[in-house]
Amino acid sequence: MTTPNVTYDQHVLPDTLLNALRALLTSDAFTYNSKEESMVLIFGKRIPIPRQQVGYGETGTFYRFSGVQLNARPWHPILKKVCDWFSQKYKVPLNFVLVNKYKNGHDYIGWHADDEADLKHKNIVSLSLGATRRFLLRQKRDHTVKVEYVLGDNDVVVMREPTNAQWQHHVPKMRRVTTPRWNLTFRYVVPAATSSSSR
Ligand SMILES: O=C(O)CCC(=O)C(=O)O
Repeated sequence: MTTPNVTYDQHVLPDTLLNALRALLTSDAFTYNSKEESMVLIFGKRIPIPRQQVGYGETGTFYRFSGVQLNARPWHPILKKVCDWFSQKYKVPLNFVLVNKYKNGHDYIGWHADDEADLKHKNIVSLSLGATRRFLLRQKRDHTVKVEYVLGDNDVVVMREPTNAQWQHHVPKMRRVTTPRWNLTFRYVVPAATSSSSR
């Protein structure tokens, strides 16, 4: 695949859902996993992730990343509404969302693929809110083959199979960005009780 199986849509969520979601994410009551919970293992060392993170979803869902397992918090009604809306719009089953908050352009996410065995399918619906940031994909077998999107408020990228098997993605630092960005990746995780890969 010389181009990833990705669609990019702008101004996606209708105002009612968008406003409710924005109010939720910007409220002080919306909390993230603690720094301690968000440590990742890199070359055997535990280091904090360069952003904040929290997962919500169906009972038993969770997220694994660099040696860390985060259990989903029970659905917040607004997140569930947005999840169901995307599931219908893009015709993919979804039961979990990972919320990443990048407080400014110093926060980032390194190269990785959303290809965990715990995902039932690897179609990911990714919504961006807030500051505009670059989003890059590169081919796993040839890192010089890259595709870039500039993601603004209420933009959606859908990474459909086999993108996550063949490509990695990354949000680089953009030091001149001073305002926050939220990214919500909606996924379908096999709940732990029935997951063949749960350990
Ligand atoms: O912030 C983004 O656009 C990407 C987030 C991401 O890569 C992830 O949640 O796995």
